[in-house]
Amino acid sequence: MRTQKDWTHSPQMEPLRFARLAAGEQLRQASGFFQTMSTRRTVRSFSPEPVPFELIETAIKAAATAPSGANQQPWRFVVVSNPEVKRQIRKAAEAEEKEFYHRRAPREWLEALQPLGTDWHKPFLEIAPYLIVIFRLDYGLSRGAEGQEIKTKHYYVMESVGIAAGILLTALHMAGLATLTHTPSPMGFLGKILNRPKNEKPYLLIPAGYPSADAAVPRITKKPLAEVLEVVS
Ligand code: IYR
Repeated sequence: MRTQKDWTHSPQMEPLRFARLAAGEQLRQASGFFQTMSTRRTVRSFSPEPVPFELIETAIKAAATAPSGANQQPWRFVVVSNPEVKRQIRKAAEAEEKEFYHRRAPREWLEALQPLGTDWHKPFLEIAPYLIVIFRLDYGLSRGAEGQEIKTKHYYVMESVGIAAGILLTALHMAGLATLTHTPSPMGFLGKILNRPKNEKPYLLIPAGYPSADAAVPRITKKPLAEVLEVVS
């Protein structure tokens, strides 16, 4: 039987680097992080003010540290700042959204959206300085020695990309930027406009930038802790 000790000394392992915090510091950090995160809002009205690319790049570096199934990192982040490409994305998204709001969406769904005040107009897709499009890779695609296509199955893709997306939204918020988690549906046009390979499927479209000076957000609340936390002890 393989013991834990054997495994620890395997050449594929390395010692964990773990910075243990002092007990008082742990709660201070946790509370501070909660306070900061509770000020994050989904923003639909952006300023055209430019944002240093380095902020976006650094946030994506953080997102790409996410855990993933078998460490396959089944994601690709495409950052768009080109005005013509943003215009194409807006046009295609608005065409789908118009269908959604006027025909496809069931009444129940439209009622659920009513408090958010959304409609098919998506000017933020042209106004926000950056659109970050996250693609999920259900399988890896590479070329063999003879140029043949090699497909590698990926595992827990939705979970992995969801975690990376959460870290990205958090990192952008920590960098003082506003984001929108946007899911025009269907999103197939993003793969076409951005010329992505066939194994990349659009997962989320995240406009990022500064909010417009007159940005307003819906008055919403988060569920109380007792509704989201159940302790089994
Ligand atoms: N994709 C549409 C509709 C929409 C759906 C949900 I669920 C939202 O939380 C918000 C919007 C849109 O972006 O307008």
